[in-house]
Amino acid sequence: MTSSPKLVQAKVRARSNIALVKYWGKADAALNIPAVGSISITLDGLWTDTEIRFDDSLNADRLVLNGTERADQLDRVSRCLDLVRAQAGTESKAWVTSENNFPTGAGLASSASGFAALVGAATAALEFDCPPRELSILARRGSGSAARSLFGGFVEMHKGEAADGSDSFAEPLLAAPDWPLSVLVAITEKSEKAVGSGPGMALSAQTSPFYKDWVTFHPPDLDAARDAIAARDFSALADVSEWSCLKMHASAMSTVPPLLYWNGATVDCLNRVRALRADGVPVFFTIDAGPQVKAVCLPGAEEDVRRAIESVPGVREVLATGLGPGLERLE
Ligand code: 2P0
Repeated sequence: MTSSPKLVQAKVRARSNIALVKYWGKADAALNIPAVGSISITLDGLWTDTEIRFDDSLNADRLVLNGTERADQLDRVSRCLDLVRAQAGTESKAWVTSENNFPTGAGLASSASGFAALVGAATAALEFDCPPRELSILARRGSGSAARSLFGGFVEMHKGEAADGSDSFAEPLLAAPDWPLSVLVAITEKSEKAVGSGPGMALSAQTSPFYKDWVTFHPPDLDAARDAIAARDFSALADVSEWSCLKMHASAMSTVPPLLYWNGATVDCLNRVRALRADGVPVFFTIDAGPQVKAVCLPGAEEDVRRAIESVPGVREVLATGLGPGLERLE
C-alpha cells in the first residue's frame, strides 16, 4: 500500500570516512555486498549536507550536486531512493540537493558521505523509522563505504555471510571522543579520478593475480585493527593500517589495465610519513582509490606532520580534521 509522505522534507549531514582496513572487491555486485569487511574512522571536517524534498508533482528524481544539476549521477541515486521508497511505502519522487565541503570524486570518499546522507535524509523526510543496522544496509546498496559513514568514531563493516546481504552492515566500535586522533589530508590533485572505485574493484577481481590472496588474507587484519582500537594501541593500528593500504593498492596496480591511483606527490608524502614514523613520531599513512595521502597521528604530533607534508612539492593543500560523529539532522 502506498501513502503520501507526511513531513516530505529533511536535511542531514553525513561525514566522510577513511578505511584503515580497506574494502576492495564485491561478493555480490547487484546487492553491493563487499568481499571483505573493513574498519574505518569518520572524519569530522569532511562532510556532505543533503536536503531531500519529496514532491508528488515530479515524475522523476532530480539531483543538484554542489550547485549543478547532475543527470549523469541520477541513476545511482534514484536506485538507492527506490529501495527507501519501497520500504517506506511511497512512490513520490524527490528533489535531492547535496553539497560537499571537499573535492568530489577524488579519493576523499564523497560517495561514502553522499549515500549516507541520502538514505539518512530520505528516511527522515518520509518519517520512516529505520533501525541503524537497516539504515546501514540501505546505505551499503548505494555505496559500500557509505554504510560506515552513518556512524561516528571507529566503525566496522561486516561483510556478512547471507546471500541476501542481510548481515552485511556497519556498526560503531568506539566513539570519537574515546580515542582522539588527528588526520591530515594532503591534497595532491583536485580533479575527479578516471576510474571510480566500483569499476576499479570489479576489474581487480577479474584480472589481478593477487586479488584472491587479498581476500583470503584479509580477516586477520580486521582482528588486529579491532584489537588495536580496543587497546588504544597506536603503533599496532599503524602497522595494520599501512599494510592493508599497500595490499589494496598492490591489487589495484596488478589489475589489467593497471589502476595506479598515485602521482609523484602521493609517493613523496608516503615516504615523508614513513620517515617521520621511523623518527618516533606517532603517525601513519593511508591512501584510498585516489592520489590524496591521509596521515593519521596522535593529536600532539599534528603540527610536525603538517609541516612535513605541506612542504612536499605537488601538495596543493593540507586539510586537518579530528574524528567526528555519525549522521546528524540539520533541520
Ligand atoms: C574503503 N574504498 O574501504 C575503500 C578503500 C576505496 C579504497 O570503499 O562500489 O565508493 O560504491 O561500494 O564505497 C570506495 O568504494 O565503492 C572504498 P562502492 P565505494 O574505503
